[in-house]
Amino acid sequence: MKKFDVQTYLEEKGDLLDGLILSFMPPEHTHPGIIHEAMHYSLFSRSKRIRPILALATAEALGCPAETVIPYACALEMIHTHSLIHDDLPSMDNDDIRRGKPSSHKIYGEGLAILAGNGLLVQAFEILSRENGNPAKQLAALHCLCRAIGTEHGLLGGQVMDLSLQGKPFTEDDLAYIHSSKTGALIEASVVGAAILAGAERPVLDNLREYGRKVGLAFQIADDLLDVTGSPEKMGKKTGKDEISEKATYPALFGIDASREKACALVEAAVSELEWLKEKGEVLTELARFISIRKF
Ligand code: GRG
Repeated sequence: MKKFDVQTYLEEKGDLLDGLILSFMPPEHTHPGIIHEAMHYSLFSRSKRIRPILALATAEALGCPAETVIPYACALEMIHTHSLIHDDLPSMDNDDIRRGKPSSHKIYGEGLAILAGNGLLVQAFEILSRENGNPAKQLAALHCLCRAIGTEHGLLGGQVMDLSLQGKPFTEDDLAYIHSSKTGALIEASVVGAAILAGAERPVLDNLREYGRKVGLAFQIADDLLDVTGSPEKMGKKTGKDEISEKATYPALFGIDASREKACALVEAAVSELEWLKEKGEVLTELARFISIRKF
């Protein structure tokens, strides 16, 4: 049997997703052209597409046709891109480079960058509200996604704490909240939402939720580490910013080696949640391992 190569898998699924995401977008020159151009600019810049790839891989592991989760997967990428555009704004992280290119507000100005981000968020929910023939599962996946981006334990809550604790003392609990909410929650929802659409029920859903939760936290620890040790060219953004902005990060609290160990331990714990899937869990296993050793 051919050995699974995660890099090739990421490239192939990334190319496939580019075309699918495009098919769910208003064309770039739709009136008013400037907003659609700005939405396309950020959405089709170089990205790993890890969230939709996790959704596709979850469906695959559960033996569900990709078509069932494709709209959800594409919506995930739009919401993620929305969060990146807003995160880069001068009023938030003030980043000039994203996905290897000038950030949205550097090209279009702040007003349009805010609107382009909002445009992607609304487009995601427009896709998610399209009839799919199974309203109960659709609603359950939608609910999972809304929780993941909300203010309690989702992207919004995590971002609020990330901004609030900048330059201030923070605890391990603060850090776990920020990372699991700001980044982990959407990664967890990539897996859990896809599993819901694929018809998974307890205890399968619980196992996959734990996998997603651990992978999500490991993903942000790896991101913290790459800010210290990574290459700006490979990352497509400036590095070394967390220390300057006095951000709450794992390396700041535990140092590089201990943070690396934490990320690896989380990934292996995530992988152990997949044992029952046997060989069907191979792709999700390799994606989790890629997350802790990634260089971009
Ligand atoms: C979604 C309603 C709503 C609000 C968003 C601005 C904001 C609130 C949150 C910011 C969250 C954020 C930017 C977290 C960082 C997550 C992270 C590690 C991003 C990098 O993800 P990658 O490496 O990037 O997957 P690519 O470019 O490969 O997609």
